[in-house]
Amino acid sequence: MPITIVPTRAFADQRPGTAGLRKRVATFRQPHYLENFVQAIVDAVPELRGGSVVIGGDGRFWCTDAARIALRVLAANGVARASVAKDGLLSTPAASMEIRARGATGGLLLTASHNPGGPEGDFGVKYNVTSGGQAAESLTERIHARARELHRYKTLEGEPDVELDELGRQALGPMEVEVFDPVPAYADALERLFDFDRIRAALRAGLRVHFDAMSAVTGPFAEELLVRRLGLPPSAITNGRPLPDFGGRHPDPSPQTCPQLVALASRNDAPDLIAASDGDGDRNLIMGRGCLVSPGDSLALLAAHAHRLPGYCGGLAGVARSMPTSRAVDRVADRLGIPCYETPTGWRYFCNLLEAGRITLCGEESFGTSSAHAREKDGLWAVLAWLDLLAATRRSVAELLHHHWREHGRDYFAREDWRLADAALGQRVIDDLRAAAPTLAGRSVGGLSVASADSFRYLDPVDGSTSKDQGLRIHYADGSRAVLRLSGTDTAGATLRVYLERHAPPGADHDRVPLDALGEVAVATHALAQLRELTGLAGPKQVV
Ligand code: G16
Repeated sequence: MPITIVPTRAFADQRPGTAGLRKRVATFRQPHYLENFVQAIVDAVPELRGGSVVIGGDGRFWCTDAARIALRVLAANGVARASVAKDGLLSTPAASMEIRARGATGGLLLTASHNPGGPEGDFGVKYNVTSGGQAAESLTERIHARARELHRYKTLEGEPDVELDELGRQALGPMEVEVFDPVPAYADALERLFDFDRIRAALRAGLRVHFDAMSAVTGPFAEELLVRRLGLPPSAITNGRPLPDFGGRHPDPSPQTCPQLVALASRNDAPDLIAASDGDGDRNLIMGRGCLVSPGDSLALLAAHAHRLPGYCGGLAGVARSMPTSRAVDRVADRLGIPCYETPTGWRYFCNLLEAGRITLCGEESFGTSSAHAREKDGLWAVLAWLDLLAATRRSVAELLHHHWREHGRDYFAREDWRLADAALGQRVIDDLRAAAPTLAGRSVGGLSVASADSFRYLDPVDGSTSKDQGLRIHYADGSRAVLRLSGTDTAGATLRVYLERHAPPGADHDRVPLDALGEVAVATHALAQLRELTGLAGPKQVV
């Protein structure tokens, strides 16, 4: 058998971040770089030998090349079976569901998510475990440790490449490869969660939808669900064809990167629901006529109305949000009498809770929302959940938001991104802030005084593992809050994220511009954390 053992050098930079290993395409294309990382995964997960994997990605530049390279390393290492998505196109939530449904040992997701694509852009590899969920911190540490010490990897040479555009079974040396179409199974699973008859009736009655697939992976999935199964006109989807460079756009569904959607939402004749998802289909942007639904509000509203959605009418076991995410869902959980968990940033921290049946819905401020149907966040799931909610209540997005705020109050929320060119400076800034945190309690700036400040430490209630230093929290005496942490998805420099939050109780003014409502919290936080002094910057690069 043409298995070759290739000498490599250890790559010390192969440390997975918040969601897998993300680097510039040029870094990944260095000789042996991807092979080294895949070998490290196989060595860290010995069950892969003789086991099976699901492979696919977001269709970005170099995705199919990477799939072929990875397949050769897996085949040479004795992986028995690989299920590869046709043309390598597999959204992250669909990958999670396929891994679970097939009982695969794990999955390789070739994606840098919402990061830019193309030859000058980013690439990424994520390993998901047999539950479909993201690798836990302990496993990513093992993979990193192995990647740093490898001196050789195995690959298969002299065999023709797998034909990724041919559905059906093929062989790659000793490994059986199945090229499959992931769209029908994903669409079937989502159809079981929502009332498609009710949505179709609402669409016939005039409900209008606009979905931007951002030239990324969700195009074919959205076409099946929204056009073929729900009957929307094809024109309801824009940028539905996946492109390797995402059409030159940044495939990040946020108001900053989607100004054309914000402009559409502000028109008097705007569709009732305007939505988008990101490069790999796990993030979502939800807007209504004249309004944007902040991710924290989206999670809270979906939890409050879950009983109206067929997949969730039996009630929610619990909910979870990442620590920096607004506490809007906490208020709903309190009202429903269900547990609400606060986890570190990163979907992987929800996975144990989902697996243990402790939560049904979860979400993050970074435009991610999902449920126990998958072990990843799911952009199209969020779009369908909102669509079904509009159909069930016959209310507009704005009416639903205002009704919610009247009941629970409004959690004004914003995230500032302070861009630092030097990654080491980013770490120094966060270390200085951590050291200063204990001295902040009792200090006042403007109208706000600090009740407490600490570094968030998470104790996983399922497996008892702990994760420390997951973000600095400043709690103000009036209940407002600021959180500071370094982004884990940068591929160059560092981004200091500053999250600001303030609750306006029922009866208060809920129609303020969020940045105005948060003005005092921003001023106090900048001063207390000495952000301008420590970063040398005049202010954040962008506010989300
Ligand atoms: C990834 C993770 C998310 C996390 C986000 C945070 O998102 O999957 O769970 O919330 O990163 O990003 P940062 O560390 O930059 O604040 P994605 O969509 O890029 O995979």
